[in-house]
Amino acid sequence: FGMETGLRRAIESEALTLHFQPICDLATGRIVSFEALARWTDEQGVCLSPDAFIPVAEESGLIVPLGRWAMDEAVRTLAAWNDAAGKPCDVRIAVNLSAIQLQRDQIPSMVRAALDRHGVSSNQLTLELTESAIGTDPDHVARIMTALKDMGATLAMDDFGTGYSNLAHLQRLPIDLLKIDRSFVSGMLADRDKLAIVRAILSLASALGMTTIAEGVEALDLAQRLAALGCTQGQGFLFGRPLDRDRAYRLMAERN
Ligand code: G
Ligand code: G
Ligand code: MN
Ligand code: NA
Repeated sequence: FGMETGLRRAIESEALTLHFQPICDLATGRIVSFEALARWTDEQGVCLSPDAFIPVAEESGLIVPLGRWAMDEAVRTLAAWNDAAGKPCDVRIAVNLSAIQLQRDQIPSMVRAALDRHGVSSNQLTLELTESAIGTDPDHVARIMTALKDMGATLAMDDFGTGYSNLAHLQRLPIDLLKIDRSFVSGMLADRDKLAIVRAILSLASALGMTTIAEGVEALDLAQRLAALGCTQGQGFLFGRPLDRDRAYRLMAERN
């Protein structure tokens, strides 16, 4: 219960923040979006990873207020960037949605309210879902995704290849972006099996008309190889670590 109480307080205070990791076009290096990643600095000043607290948030139901906070904070950030630029920035922010959140919250109306509150267009927003989030109740998730898509948001399948990889879901759901999991990407230059899996995912995405994002791109030779294989975008330490709102804005201003 210790962590749950701490997390409840963190959602209501400044202890929870969003960091923003750039996602770049592999051909041009241009930043096309940022993934919003939650960070929690606890009472001892220790920065906790979402891998540690998202499961606690899911088990306790706190994922609903946490998810609402993350959506509001991401859209608020877009509004601040648009304000600073004097026009809508040509980047999106990608927000993660968890499986439990999809079951427990009214996602489309929650997203709509955040966009309206801050005067931001849905075309600046991407929602990331994992395969496991779909697996729990595919029909329910399909309705949510269709509503978000109709609203004008972009939809991404996160960590692709690590879940059940139900290809029927991929075909049936209005998914725009496929994120290739870091576990396949990072070792692919040294491991023929990983390379084969990455090629297969790229081929599948291309056949289904989806854009691809390789996760865990840490080196230039890897980025070049991915581009040559037809991968569209990359995310990883080569392009940038997750940054706070102001640093992310400055990176975008100097790079784009
Ligand atoms: O930043 P880091 O690699 O530690 O993030 C680990 C994972 O935690 C990410 O892959 C992401 O899916 C998840 N995560 C980060 N922020 C959020 C959030 O705001 N909501 C949800 N549901 N998951 C998040
Ligand atoms: O949504 P997801 O769980 O994929 O979030 C991405 C996570 O992976 C973030 O927590 C981020 O800190 C981490 N990450 C992002 N880029 C890299 C990278 O290039 N290498 C490694 N090792 N981790 C990364
Ligand atoms: Mn993600
Ligand atoms: Na991911």
